[in-house]
Amino acid sequence: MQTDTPTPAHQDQSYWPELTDKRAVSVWVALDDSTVENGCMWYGPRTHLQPLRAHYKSGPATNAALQCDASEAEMVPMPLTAGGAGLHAGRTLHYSRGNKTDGPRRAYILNFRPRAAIEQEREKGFDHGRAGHVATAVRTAKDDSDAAAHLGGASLGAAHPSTPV
Ligand SMILES: O=C(O)CCC(=O)C(=O)O
Repeated sequence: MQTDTPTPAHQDQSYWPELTDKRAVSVWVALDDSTVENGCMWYGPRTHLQPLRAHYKSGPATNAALQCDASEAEMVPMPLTAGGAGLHAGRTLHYSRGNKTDGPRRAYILNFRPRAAIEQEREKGFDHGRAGHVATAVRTAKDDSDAAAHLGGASLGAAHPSTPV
């Protein structure tokens, strides 16, 4: 809703420590129609095959989003109707413009990574939001029998929350 706050261009892998297994996929599910005007996602084709770019904080806040040097020219917008989804890998360059409309642009984001990667992060002190600073929880193979957990905002090692609407 008129947040007009872009999600800066980044690759999710920049948020994670050095891990043995870097496989990752995020599923960005549109809860509203997402358009260029209200801040749909933009993805950099084939950038998942490129090296991780240098990232830096986008602002002074300790939890400021990370960003890398990139331009819209190397990305394509992916408008979606509500219920549609886009998938991206850990090194896929992506970004979204701010929402310039009066309506919401909500998304539900799931991030899947190997359980061993999550355990490795835990060993390095990451808590994946359990302390309450991000609106995500960790989902493990053990949780798979409880599909309802998905509805509580579960994800396997979320990179970061989506831009607020
Ligand atoms: O929803 C957005 O604007 C950004 C989402 C994002 O960066 C992600 O899903 O990795």
